Amino acid sequence: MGYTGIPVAALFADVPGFSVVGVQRRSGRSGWKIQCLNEGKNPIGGDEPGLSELIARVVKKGTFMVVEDIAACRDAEAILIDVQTPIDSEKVPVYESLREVSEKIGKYLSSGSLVAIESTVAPGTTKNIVMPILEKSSRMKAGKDFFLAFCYERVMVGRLIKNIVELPRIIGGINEESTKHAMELYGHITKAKLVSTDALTAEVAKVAENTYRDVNIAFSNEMALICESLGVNAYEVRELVNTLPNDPSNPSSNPVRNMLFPGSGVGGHCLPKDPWLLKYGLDNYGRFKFFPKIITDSRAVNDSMPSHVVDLVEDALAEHGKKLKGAKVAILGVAFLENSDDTRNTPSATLYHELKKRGAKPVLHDPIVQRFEISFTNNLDEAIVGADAVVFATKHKEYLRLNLNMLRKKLATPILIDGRNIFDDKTARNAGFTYRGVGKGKNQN
Ligand code: SAJ
Repeated sequence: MGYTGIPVAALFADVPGFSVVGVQRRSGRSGWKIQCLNEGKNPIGGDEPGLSELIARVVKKGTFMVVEDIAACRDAEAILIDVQTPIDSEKVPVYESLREVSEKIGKYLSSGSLVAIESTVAPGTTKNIVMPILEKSSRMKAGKDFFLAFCYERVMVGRLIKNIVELPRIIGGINEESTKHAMELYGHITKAKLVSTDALTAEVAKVAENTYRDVNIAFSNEMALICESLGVNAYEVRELVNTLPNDPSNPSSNPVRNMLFPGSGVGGHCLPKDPWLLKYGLDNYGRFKFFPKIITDSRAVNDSMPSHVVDLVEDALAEHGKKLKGAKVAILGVAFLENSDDTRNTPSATLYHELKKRGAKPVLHDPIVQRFEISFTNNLDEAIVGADAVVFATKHKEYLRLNLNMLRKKLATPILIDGRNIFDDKTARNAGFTYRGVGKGKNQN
């Protein structure tokens, strides 16, 4: 029951004639969601249009409940796998949950049922890892006695329901029969088109669409460093580049451009991980070996942005004759994405550790996040009062409304580091700040 499982379960539970059981381990981190959901409450923080009402409605009408025991899979006609598929420090996928639930699902699998994998996996995983486990524990044949398909999610915090209902869904069965069953199922919740293919192609497509985004962000981040060096504004450059018509319906008539935004880092459960899942698939199931340079270098560029932000802090402090060592630095924003409570792989953690490593005293603040492995505060004054610099790491709407004069008065040293193009540099300077922004050249003409 996570950012993917909760909205998709609630949507199916709202389909007439459907009854849905969510399965959630009673783990320290997530066990509390079982009771929360069964009380008809939404455990996901931040703005999620329509989700709270939907959960309340389907729990009230008794078509959605959450249990701990996976035996609930017994007699299910369809089973969706939405467990976490992280990578370890060696960039290798950690399939502990995926293997465990596949093995247990197999035990309760009924003949004729469909198993749909929604979690992102390395290419080759559905047929080479999940299918054999299901066949062994169910003693049934995939594609014949039961059906198996990779039907990846395209959710994004802030628009979980919208993306499930309105974005095309790619359906990749291990055989045609499986694809047919999965197309029939998703037709009940997805209003956009369903596109059928095979499981391996769908697996590659999923990690490719996130890797494509990651590489584009890396290009923008590299452009940001170039612009800082040349003394121009990368966000203005982006707008100028994107004045080229961007009409996907007629790509031949115009060279489409859609430069993305530079910033203080790339977080989330998807972009920092999916390029490595793609590489893992290539390394383990590819017919010939080669090293995907662009993809891996892009990861390195995006992973380096938090450290670049620390360089900007150090540079600004030097302008006040101060050092990083012992400096109190307020980091505003723990969530990896604005207006959400999602902290997975947040660049703010890297920023915090880098500042600490270089002798500073970082203090994390977030207006929405309630739980995080590093101590942080929801109280803005605790972070900014007496600070020698304030770093904006997440573009939460609460920060857009901040009064710069009030902020400057509370700081010990008026230094503002803008990791998300939140402020106009001239306005910040006129308010008496020493301003540095990712992608913003210091001496812009
Ligand atoms: N970011 C930038 N510049 C940009 C866009 C994003 O620096 O121009 C940063 C964000 O600040 C954030 C990170 O990248 O730290 C990821 O942001 P995101 O907007 O990609 O959010 P995700 O990771 O939740 O969503 C992505 C989306 N993938 C694509 O658009 C291809 C979403 O559609 C996927 O469903 C999701 O991954 C997923 O679950 O795979």
